[in-house]
Amino acid sequence: MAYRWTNDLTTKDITPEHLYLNRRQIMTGLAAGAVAGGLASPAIAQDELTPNDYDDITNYCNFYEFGTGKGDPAKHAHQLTTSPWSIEIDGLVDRPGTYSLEQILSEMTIEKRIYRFRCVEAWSMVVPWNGFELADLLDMVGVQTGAKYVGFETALRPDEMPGLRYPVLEWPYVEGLRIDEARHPLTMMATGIYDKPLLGQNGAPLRLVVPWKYGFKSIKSIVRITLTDREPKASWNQANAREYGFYSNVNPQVDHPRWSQSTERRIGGGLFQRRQPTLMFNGYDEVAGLYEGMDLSESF
Ligand SMILES: Nc1nc2c(c(=O)[nH]1)N[C@H]1C(S)=C(S)[C@@H](COP(=O)(O)O)O[C@H]1N2
Ligand SMILES: [Mo]
Repeated sequence: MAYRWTNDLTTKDITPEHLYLNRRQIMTGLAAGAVAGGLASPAIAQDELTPNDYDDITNYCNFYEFGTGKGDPAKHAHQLTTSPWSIEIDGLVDRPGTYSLEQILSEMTIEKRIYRFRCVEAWSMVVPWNGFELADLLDMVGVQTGAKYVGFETALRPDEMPGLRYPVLEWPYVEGLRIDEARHPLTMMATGIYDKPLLGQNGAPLRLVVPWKYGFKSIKSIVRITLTDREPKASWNQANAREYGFYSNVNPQVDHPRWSQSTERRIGGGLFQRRQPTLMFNGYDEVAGLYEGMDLSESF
């Protein structure tokens, strides 16, 4: 690897852990206050709010295999058996196979990285992830020259994932990256957060983190990685291609059809926080070269 990753964020930028853990509640409280025209109050009890299903689906997405309600993943995700865990790596690789997570971790350098993380609904956080570079895993299995994309697949376990009975998305949840995006040193496979193992609702035991893209690209509880020569399916793009493109780069100039993406709110910025301008690629200018010559309003 030519260079390891560097960063301008420090521990003082980190969103406090309790705010991260309760973000859905905080976002709901603030949004409801705004809708009612009153003052947003974080004291609003979660149960007093009944956002409709559509709002739930679009605004508070999190881990739909455990349900679309904002509290569902936290309530049900512990049912997922995360140990033992193995990942099938197939397609255009020299050493395809089923790798145990243990085996993978024994070969990877575990790092802590503080990333800006932004959900599609214009809320941002600064989160410390623990994990390794996806590029190192790809090197471990040997990517063949014909590979242009990487596809990812989440576990499909109806017995452990009550949300699978609802056809809100096509199951299993899938995502994809172009090979150069996948190999970029910013792209990581996370196994922990705030120096602790990932919680079930955060995608234990292994999830993707791509800090210059919207949150839904960060596929959780990954069981399969496929190297291919064709653009892989991505769940939200499949569900609604007009609203969710394959790339999903954070881009203040490309609005979501139903809301502006030009500003965002930082969780933990206080009750009367102002919206701040969204940064191109979430502020990670070093990835701009990956998209040179592309029309990002077409390939959004
Ligand atoms: N398998 C799977 N991965 C998923 C999702 C999901 O429903 N299923 N939701 C996505 C969405 S919409 C977001 S915003 C992020 C949220 O990650 P977080 O809960 O750690 O904030 O996970 C993404 N990864
Ligand atoms: Mo999301």
